[in-house]
Amino acid sequence: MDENFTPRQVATALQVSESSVKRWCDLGVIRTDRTVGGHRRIPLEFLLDFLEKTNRRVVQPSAIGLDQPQEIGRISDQGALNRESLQATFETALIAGDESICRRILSAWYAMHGGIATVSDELLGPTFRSIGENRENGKVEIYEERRACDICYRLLHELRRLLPEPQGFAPLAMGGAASGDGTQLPSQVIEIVFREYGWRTICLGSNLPFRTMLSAARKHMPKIFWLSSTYIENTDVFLSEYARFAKSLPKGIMLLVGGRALNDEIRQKMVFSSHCDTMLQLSNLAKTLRVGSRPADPQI
Ligand code: B12
Repeated sequence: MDENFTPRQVATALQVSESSVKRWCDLGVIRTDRTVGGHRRIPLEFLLDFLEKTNRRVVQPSAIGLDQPQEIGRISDQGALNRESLQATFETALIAGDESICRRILSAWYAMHGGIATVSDELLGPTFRSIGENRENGKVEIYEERRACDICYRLLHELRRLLPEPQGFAPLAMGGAASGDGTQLPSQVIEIVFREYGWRTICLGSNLPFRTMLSAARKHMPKIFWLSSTYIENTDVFLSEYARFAKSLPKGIMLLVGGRALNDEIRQKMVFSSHCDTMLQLSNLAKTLRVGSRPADPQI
């Protein structure tokens, strides 16, 4: 994906006239670069700023290369790449802090496999498992791991901003991670999974006491509350606080749990409505339940 767009590409992506885009460029509403020959070029970053400022969304992502499967082959000079080498390139770029390469691979993977679930299950999950191992054995520095997380937050945020705004009547999914668990990536992915199927979402973040998650659930009454658990500090404390939370959750809210910390032994001691191991499973659930909610989304 070229990250500098012409006014025509942006106009097609937004489904507005090219002259409007040029006018916005000249008025400074869209920050714009110029080529040596004086032509307007709009970097992705500036386009995203504009979308945020004006609360607009991309209507036709293909115009800016967001659904071009052939991109995947263009990412490397080596030509056609398989998943393993693409994942390895992503990991190397992530550790090196090369955000631009990471953006290209993530966008291409997204386009190629049609959604964030596969990006997470097949690209982010394995990459971070490997980064985690390499940090433990000293091959990756702590700062490199943290920077890798930061890059992924930004890329996921960009992706999220490109999705259409959910409609007001859409069902709500809300969730986060409990106290002691500072992991943010899974919940950010979950938010996008739901958004892809038109859900409204509220991501509460990480490191949250169960009592505050309960307040949020009572206030907003989501259809689904997700709990993402990557790390559990003290299993007994977690299980007793979780049990109180699950029991106090208002009726009608589905409690969905997932994450690498919830092994069979822990899960057997928990009460929940649904458990998923992967984002693809979650994606199927989000799709099925969305179809069941009314009014039906015509895109599904
Ligand atoms: C990044 C990271 C951190 C970062 C998190 C940054 C952030 N703000 O997000 C920071 C630096 C905070 C961190 C801290 C710690 N970490 Co850490 N961390 C990781 C790492 C490298 C990646 C986790 C991640 O984000 N993965 C990306 C996600 C997308 O992939 P995933 O977790 O595999 O999830 C997949 C599935 O499980 C599923 N899924 C996940 N959640 C959910 C939820 C739902 C609802 C569903 C449906 C699916 C689902 O989908 C994903 C794939 O699509 C892992 C390594 C690893 N092997 O996972 C260690 C790891 C999780 N950390 C670990 C540890 C020990 C710690 C610390 C205790 C270290 C310390 N001594 O201080 C602290 C404290 C934990 C805390 N306070 O959170 C251990 C946990 C081991 C254990 N016993 O549970 C791991 C496994 C590393 C290891 N091998 O030892 N960590």
